[in-house]
Amino acid sequence: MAIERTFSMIKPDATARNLTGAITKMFEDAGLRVVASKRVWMSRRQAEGFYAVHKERPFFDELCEFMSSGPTVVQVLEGENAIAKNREIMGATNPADAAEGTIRKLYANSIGENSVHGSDAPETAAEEIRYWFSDVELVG
Ligand code: RTP
Ligand code: MG
Repeated sequence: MAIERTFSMIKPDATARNLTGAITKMFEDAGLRVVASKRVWMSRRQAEGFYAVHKERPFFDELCEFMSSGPTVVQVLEGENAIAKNREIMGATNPADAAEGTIRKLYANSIGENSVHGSDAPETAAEEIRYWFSDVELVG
């Protein structure tokens, strides 16, 4: 299995509850390595750009409002099978459906305020990493 990189984000509901360390530790304990990390309070426009793929969805406004309501931590995680592994550790989008022991089961407030984001495929991972990080910020 090749070494992959994925984009991960700790959302405002989680930073507000001081969960940055606890969430990062769950990724590290699973063998993922943090190769870039910074705290960002995104603007409404940055949120709309990042989530442009969802712009026709009914939750788009609410999502962009929430994502720009407080600081997030944006990260690049590296490891074997990183994209699938990250999503497994996050759990299902809706915490009511998330498996025991996953981040969303443990910490998410709701389907919208669900504590973390993770890329869903190699192409989106590359795009999302490029959206938030320049090459010099990625330190293997
Ligand atoms: P993510 O992109 O954040 O990793 O989560 P995901 O793939 O599990 O979920 P996705 O369908 O891509 O939706 C992106 C984010 O939009 C919010 N959402 N709200 N109110 C709603 O029904 C609803 N549905 C989705 C969530 O914050 C979700 O993570
Ligand atoms: Mg998604």
